[in-house]
Amino acid sequence: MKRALITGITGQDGAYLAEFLANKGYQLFGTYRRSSTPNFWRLQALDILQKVTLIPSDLTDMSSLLEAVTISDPHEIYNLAAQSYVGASFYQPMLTAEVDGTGTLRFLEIIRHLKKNIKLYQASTSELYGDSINRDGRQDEETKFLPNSPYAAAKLYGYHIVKIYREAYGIFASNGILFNHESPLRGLEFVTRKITNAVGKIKSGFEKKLKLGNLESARDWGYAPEYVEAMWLILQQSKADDYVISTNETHSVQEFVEEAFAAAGMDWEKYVEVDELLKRPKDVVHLRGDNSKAKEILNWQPKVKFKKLVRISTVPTLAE
Ligand code: NAP
Ligand code: G4F
Repeated sequence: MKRALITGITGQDGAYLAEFLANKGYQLFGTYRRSSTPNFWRLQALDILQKVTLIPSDLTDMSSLLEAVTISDPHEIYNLAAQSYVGASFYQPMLTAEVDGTGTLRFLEIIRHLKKNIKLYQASTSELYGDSINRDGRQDEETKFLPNSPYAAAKLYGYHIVKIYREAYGIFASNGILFNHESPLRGLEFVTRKITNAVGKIKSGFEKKLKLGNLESARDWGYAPEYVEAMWLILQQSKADDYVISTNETHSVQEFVEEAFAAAGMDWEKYVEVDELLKRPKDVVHLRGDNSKAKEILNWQPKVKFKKLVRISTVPTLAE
């Protein structure tokens, strides 16, 4: 039986990946951050909590990572844990660097010293591109990286250190350069769930307004359960490599707002206000991936596109 260790199992992707790997017959181990209030609601929502051995661990604490690897003795490690909120990285840049950058190095060092054939998946991101695009207005594996935030800079370190350890020590370590992916389990501070949650509350009379930052910013939004399958496929290849995972479409935050309010039969302009304070010191304004490599080598393609995604991300009653 294959064993997998998932860091960040309490997050959106961690929960969906745990569900996916459990269905593949894996023995599952997951790291979580001990806190005064348990945070297993996503694992409970997917009815997966009892199938996972949970190990308290923090990406800044090397000994706890070593403990997690020793207990789980994994064939595959999925390093999903991160300070994942770009906006917060401007307030906590050093923590973000420690967790998202050096945290990746800690796992690589453990694998290097243990000399075991452990495969590592690193949760890399389209944020690495910043304002960089190809001539066709898209981003692929060859597009240069121009990070725009402390989050992206930390993740860029993670990306490069994975490549360096792969090439220097022959470690099977791969970066999944994932574009934004959403779901009903997405954290409420991210813009898609912030919008869909507000739509539900406004529709039922609990709230009157929705304040947002940059409405012109555009993202390539996909559906999280499909993206965790890509993570797994990346580790099933005979050779470690880096892959863009995206839908190849781009839509603005305003389009998302229009679609979400329209799905609930409301006119967004009556409810949405722009709050300058919610705009970031530096934002990524245009993301649109090119997933040709993943399509060809992994045989992976997204099925859920924008309009369906908006409805899935909206309150469950609108998901049908
Ligand atoms: P998420 O929902 O925010 O989950 C992040 C996970 O990391 C949570 O389990 C969190 O634990 C854990 N974590 C945070 N700080 C930690 C630390 N110091 N030590 C150990 N665990 C820590 O993020 P997600 O959307 O699932 O994303 C998963 C990964 O993919 C992240 O690395 C993210 O940066 C990357 N990514 C995401 C997207 C996307 O669109 N979702 C796109 C590209 C890349 P708590 O539950 O205790 O907070
Ligand atoms: O939903 P967001 O916070 O996601 P962002 O910054 O794109 O980051 C997410 O995707 C990355 C992949 O590209 C991941 F690496 C990262 O971990 C995370 O999952 O913001 C999306 C856009 C931004 O341009 C932001 O400025 O929406 C804009 N926005 C406008 N108003 C807002 C708001 N974002 C948030 N969170 N809240 C607002 O009120």
